[in-house]
Amino acid sequence: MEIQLWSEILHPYEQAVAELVLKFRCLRAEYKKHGLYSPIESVSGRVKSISSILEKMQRKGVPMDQMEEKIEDIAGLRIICQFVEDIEKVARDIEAREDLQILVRKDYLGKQKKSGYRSYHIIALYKVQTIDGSKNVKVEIQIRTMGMNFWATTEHHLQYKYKGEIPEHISVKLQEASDALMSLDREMSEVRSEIIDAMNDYRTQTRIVKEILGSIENLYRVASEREVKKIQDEFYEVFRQDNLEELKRFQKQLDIIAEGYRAQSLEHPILEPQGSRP
Ligand code: 0O2
Repeated sequence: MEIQLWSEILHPYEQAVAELVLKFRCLRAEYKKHGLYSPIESVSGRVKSISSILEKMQRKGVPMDQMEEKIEDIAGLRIICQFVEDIEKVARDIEAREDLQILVRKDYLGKQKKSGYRSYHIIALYKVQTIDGSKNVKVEIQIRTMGMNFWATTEHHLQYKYKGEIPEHISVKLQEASDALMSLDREMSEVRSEIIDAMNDYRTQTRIVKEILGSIENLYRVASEREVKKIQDEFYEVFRQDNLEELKRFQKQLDIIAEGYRAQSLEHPILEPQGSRP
C-alpha cells in the first residue's frame, strides 16, 4: 500500500462520519421539534488519524491488507446522553435503523473495563455512495453519558501523557473516579423523570410564549391599538406569575378573541384595492 493512497482509503470513512453525524443531529432536532425529550444530548464524529491507525495495527499485529477488516473504529461516532437509560434507547433506535447493519455490540456499562472505562459500543456497516460506486464501511458508535465521557476523555489524555503506562497511584484514582461517576449516574437516574418533566415544561412555555406574542402581533392588524395594548399588559401579568397552566389558559382566551376577529373579518371583508396584488 502506497502512502499516497491513504487519502483515497480514508475518503469513504470521512463521508460516512459526515453523513451519520448529520443524520443523528437531525434525529435530535426532530425530537426537539416535536417538543419531546431527546435521548441524544450531542453527537460528534472523527476519522482516526493515520498514526493512530498504524499504532493500533502494530499493537494488534494487523497486516496492511487487513486494515479495513480488522480496525473497526477508523470511522468513529460518539453519542452523548444525559442518563444511562437513554443509552439503551439510543442503542435500540440504532439497531432499528435500515441504513446500519449491526455487526458487534460491546457492553462496557454493567461490566466496565479494567481501567474503569464505561461506554456502549456498536460496530456497524454503513453504505456510502462514491463516484466509484457504493462501499460498505465499518463504523464504531460509542454511546455514553456525560459523566462517562468526562472520565474517558481525561483518562485518554493521561494514557497519551504516560504512553499507555499510567502509574499505579493514578490508575487507582481513576478507578475511584469511575466508581464515583457511576453512582452519580445512578443518582441522576433517580431524578430523571423530574428533570425530563421540567425540561418539557420549559419547552412548552417557550413555545406558548412565542405563539401568544405571534397572536398579539396579528391582532394589531385587526383590533384597536388600545385593546391590543390591554391584552399585551395582561399577558405580561400572566407571564410574571410563572405558572404554565395560567399561560395555557391565557392562550386559549386569546385564541377565542382572535377567532372572533377572524369571523368578523369574514362577515365584513376589507376589500383590497384593485391591482394591489401581483
Ligand atoms: P482512540 O484514540 O479513541 O481511537 P478489542 O480488540 O475489542 O479488545 P478495541 O478494538 O480497541 O479492542 O476495542 P475497544 O476496547 O472497544 O476500544 C475501542 C475504543 O473505545 C478505543 O479506541 C477508545 O476510543 C475506547 N476505549 C476502550 N477502552 C478504553 C479505555 O480504557 N479508556 C479510554 N479512554 N477509552 C477506551 P482506541 O483505538 O483504543 O483509541
